[in-house]
Amino acid sequence: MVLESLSTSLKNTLKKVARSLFVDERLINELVRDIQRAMLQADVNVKLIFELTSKIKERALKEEPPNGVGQKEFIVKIVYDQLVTFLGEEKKEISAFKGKNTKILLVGLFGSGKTTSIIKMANYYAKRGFKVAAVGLDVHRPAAMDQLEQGMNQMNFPVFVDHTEKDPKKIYKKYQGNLEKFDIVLIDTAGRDALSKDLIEEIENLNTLIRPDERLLILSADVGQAAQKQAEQFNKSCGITGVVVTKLDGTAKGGGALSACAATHAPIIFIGVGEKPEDLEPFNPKGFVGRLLGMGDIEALLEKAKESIGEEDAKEIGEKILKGDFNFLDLYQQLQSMKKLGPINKIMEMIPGLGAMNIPKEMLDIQEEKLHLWKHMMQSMTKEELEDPELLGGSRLDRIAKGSGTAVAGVRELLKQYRQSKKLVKMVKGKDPSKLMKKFAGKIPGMKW
Ligand SMILES: Nc1nc2c(ncn2[C@@H]2O[C@H](COP(=O)(O)OP(=O)(O)OP(=O)(O)O)[C@@H](O)[C@H]2O)c(=O)[nH]1
Ligand SMILES: [Mg+2]
Repeated sequence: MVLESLSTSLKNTLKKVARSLFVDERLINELVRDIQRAMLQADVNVKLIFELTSKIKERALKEEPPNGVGQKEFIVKIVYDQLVTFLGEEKKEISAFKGKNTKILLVGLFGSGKTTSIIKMANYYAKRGFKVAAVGLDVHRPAAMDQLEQGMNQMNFPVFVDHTEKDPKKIYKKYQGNLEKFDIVLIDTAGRDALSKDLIEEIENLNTLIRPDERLLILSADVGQAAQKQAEQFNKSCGITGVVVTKLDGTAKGGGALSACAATHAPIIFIGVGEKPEDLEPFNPKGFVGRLLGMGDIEALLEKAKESIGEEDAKEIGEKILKGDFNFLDLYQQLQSMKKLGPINKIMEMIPGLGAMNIPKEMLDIQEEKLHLWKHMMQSMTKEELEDPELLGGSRLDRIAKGSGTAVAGVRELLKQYRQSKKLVKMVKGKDPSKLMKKFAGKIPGMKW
């Protein structure tokens, strides 16, 4: 997952709290030290770390848990709360609606991910029914126009580029009329090695001409806490309305970049978590921290589901997963629908409780071909076998393997998958290790589960 090592350290820290016999100052000091160590490794600024942990310590020592909430549960809640505050509390979205011609200017240094983010954002908004288009104003890098054009063409989205014109203002003016009929216009600009006078001037000129609704700074997460300086400089020179933090998938320093943005009060709107068009997520501090701590992020899961399988189906899957009484057919349906949402391990971390568990890797790594085989096996089963997979043994296994042209070992594997899934769902329903969080989350208003 994104920020894997930070997440693992924080989850282990919270498990320590859960396992401790009682809460005392020693435990709180240890918790604080663990969090500090984890944050330092994620390249978070030392001053920010101290502010965060002294707040956690102060609250943990002074505040009393509300009625019905245990000490340990309360500590977890404090860590969650403070991390959310640390990352900027509110979720900011771009104000866009159909019929409004929202113009979004993307700015940033070389290679920060501007062009890639345009393709991702085009995909994001198109999937939500917006009419999107992009216009290329990067006249500096020779291949820039081709990159934008190819990326947009691959997705069948309209794109306006000019391969010969050297003045970005002229390119914009040429297409201005065409761009008016789109709900969202994404504007690609040129980067530089640093925020030079030349770049500031170029952005100012485009700003005056285009009057964009949003000026987004694209920041690569691998700059770590140096993101603060970049955000401050860009904001001072050209005024930014939001940030997209890219490449969070490929760096351990992401915590530094995210907290640095929060410290400058630059709202993070999206995060980039891969190179593909779908690797973009709206940034929601609550959900993000939930996932980081292994508590899940149902909102993100439903967002994803809406995108790929429609709202109704998404709701149904959610209900089935949480209900937990399923047979082979349900398992198959679930796996298939979940496949559509994306890699299963990415989905798992959004489901409350699952993120905190050590799920066997082979279980998450279900290949499309395997799903096909399983379908054949299920077609060779009787209705009662489908409804009660535990009936499967000896001769039934042989018969199913023969009937589906597969091997007995394969049918056993399906059975194993079924049992594991069932066990997993049982755990989510209230046993180990999510028990603690689940129990207390229900009691605290605003806590998402
Ligand atoms: N892993 C990963 N790679 C990314 C992400 N976003 C962008 N990249 C990669 O980073 C590289 C640079 O991305 P671009 O979109 O070309 O960056 P740019 O800001 O347009 O760069 P210039 O046009 O040169 O200023 C490309 O190889 C992208 O595939 C991300 O979220 N994750
Ligand atoms: Mg570019």
